[in-house]
Amino acid sequence: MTAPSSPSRRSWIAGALATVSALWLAGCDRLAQAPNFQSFLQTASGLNRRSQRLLVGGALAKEYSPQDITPAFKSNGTLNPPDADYQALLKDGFKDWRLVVDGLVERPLSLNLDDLKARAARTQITRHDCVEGWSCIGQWTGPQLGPLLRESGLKPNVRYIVFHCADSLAPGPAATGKYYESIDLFDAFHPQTILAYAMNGQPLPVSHGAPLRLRVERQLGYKQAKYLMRIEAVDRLEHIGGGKGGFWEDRGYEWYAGI
Ligand SMILES: Nc1nc2c(c(=O)[nH]1)N[C@H]1C(S)=C(S)[C@@H](COP(=O)(O)O)O[C@H]1N2
Ligand SMILES: [Mo]
Repeated sequence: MTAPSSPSRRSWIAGALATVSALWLAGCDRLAQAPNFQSFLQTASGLNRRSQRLLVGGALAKEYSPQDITPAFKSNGTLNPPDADYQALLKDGFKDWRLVVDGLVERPLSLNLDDLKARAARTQITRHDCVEGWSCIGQWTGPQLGPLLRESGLKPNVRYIVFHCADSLAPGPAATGKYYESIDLFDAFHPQTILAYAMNGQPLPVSHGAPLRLRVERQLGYKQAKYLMRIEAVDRLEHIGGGKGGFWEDRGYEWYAGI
């Protein structure tokens, strides 16, 4: 049985909603950088689900229990990047792999796996929904994207975060066939947006994106970029790949793939 909302809670919700709406209208960048935004989302997780939907349209993706984990999580798209540079990194157990964070940032970062593992990690059990019609539940562990972006010092004109992957899916010049994805700052600073180096408590398997993949839990499977090499902060998407913000977006899929 759920206790009815007290008037003070209702007015808090109304106030928070008004703040979010105002910031939303002012632009997602302002929202993500607002000091209260993070704590607002954390607080929202403590409210019941109806309030969450009322507040921000389902702020947090549902999280599951260990017994819900799909025994054989399907792999899709690239299962092992054919690209020579990736194969060389894989052969050495990703010793020389680095995640570069650059673009419109004050302090570009270059991080190896140990650097990423030294940071605070979040573990979440979530459902992955592929646009092709299948779903699997898995557990993901890794640092939240938000603190890493703050560390790099996003410039005020940043609007999107682009994820450059190691794998070429399309034939032709490598620069046009590489997988890539992008999200806005609202999703980039969402608490469940993490860079996962572990799946179900094990190092991320190659078929699922080793050594590092994005989890952006309120969107469809194709946004969950595998084989991450570089994260780029940009003010627009037109000059990247085919200009639509992602490998599949360039081939007709929606850029915002909310579930
Ligand atoms: N780099 C890269 N990321 C990718 C893909 C891909 O082919 N290459 N496929 C996407 C699609 S369509 C889905 S459904 C998921 C599949 O993730 P999984 O192999 O871990 O199930 O990864 C997404 N991310
Ligand atoms: Mo997918």
